[in-house]
Amino acid sequence: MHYGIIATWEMAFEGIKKGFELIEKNFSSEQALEEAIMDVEDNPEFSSVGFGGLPNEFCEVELDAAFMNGDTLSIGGIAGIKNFSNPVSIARSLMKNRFNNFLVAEGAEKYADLNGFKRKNMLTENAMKQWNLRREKVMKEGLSPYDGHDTVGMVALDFKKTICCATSTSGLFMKLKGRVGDSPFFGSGLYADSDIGGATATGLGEDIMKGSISYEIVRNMEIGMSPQESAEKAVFKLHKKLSDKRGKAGDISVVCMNKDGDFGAATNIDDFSFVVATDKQPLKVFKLNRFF
Ligand code: SD4
Repeated sequence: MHYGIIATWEMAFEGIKKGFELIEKNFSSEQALEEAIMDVEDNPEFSSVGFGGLPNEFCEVELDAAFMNGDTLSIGGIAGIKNFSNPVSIARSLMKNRFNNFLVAEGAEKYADLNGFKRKNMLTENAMKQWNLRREKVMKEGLSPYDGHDTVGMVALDFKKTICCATSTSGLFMKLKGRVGDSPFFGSGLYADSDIGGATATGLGEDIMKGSISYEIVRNMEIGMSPQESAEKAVFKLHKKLSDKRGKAGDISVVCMNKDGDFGAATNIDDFSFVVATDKQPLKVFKLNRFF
C-alpha cells in the first residue's frame, strides 16, 4: 500500500509534514491536503499565498484556490476572493455541489458568508510595505510590476488510493484587479484522477494555461510514463512551444504523483524547490534546476 504527499516550494515543508502525519493516521487525502494548505495560507511570512499574500494594483489581496478529488473527479474553485482566511477550505466545500463549482469575487464571498467561513483582513503591514516599495520602483525605475509568484500546489494519495490535489495563491504581485492565473483552473493549475495520478503547477499562469499542463502530465502518466518522465516531457513541450511561437516562455514548474506513490517534478527555471513525503521517500525538500 503506497501513500504520500507532494507540494510546490519549500514554504510547504511544515504543511507537508502535517499532511503526511494525517495520511499515516488514515485521514483522507482531502483532509490532509486541506490541513497542509491551510498551514501555508495562515503563515504571514509567505507572500504569495493566503494571509500576507501580495496585493493587486489597488493594494487589495485577491485570492484564488481550487480542489479536485480524483475518485469522483469532483471540482471546487474560487477566484478573486477577498477577506477570507482559508480559500482552500472554501474551494473544498464547493466540491460537494453538482453545479456551481467555481465562484468568483463577490459571488464567492457571498457563498463563503452563507456557509460559515471566517472573514479576515488578509492584508498585512508587510504586504502593504512591499506594495508601496514596488509601486515606487515601478514608477521611478520602470520595473515590471509583476513579481513574486510562489503558488502552493499539492497532490496527495491516501490509504484508500484516493488522489486529490489542491492549490492556493494570491497570484501575481500587482496584478490587475480581477486577474486570475492558472492556479484555480482544472487541467492547468491542477488535475487529479485516482486511476492514474495527480499534478499541479506553479509559475506564470498566463503561460501555464496555454498548455493545460497538469492535465497533460496526468495523460502522460496514463500512457505509461513515470511521473518524472511525464513532468519533464510536459514542461519541455510547453516551454518549446511557447519559445517557438512567442519567442519566450514564462516560468513553469510542476510536481506530480501517481497511484503507486511515485513522484516527479520539473521546471524551466533555476531555483525551484518542492517538498515530498511518501511511504518510500522520507520528508525532504528538493531543489531543482531547469533540466534542459
Ligand atoms: C498565477 N500561477 O497566478 C500563479 C502564480 C504562481 O508560482 O504560481 N506562482 O499565475
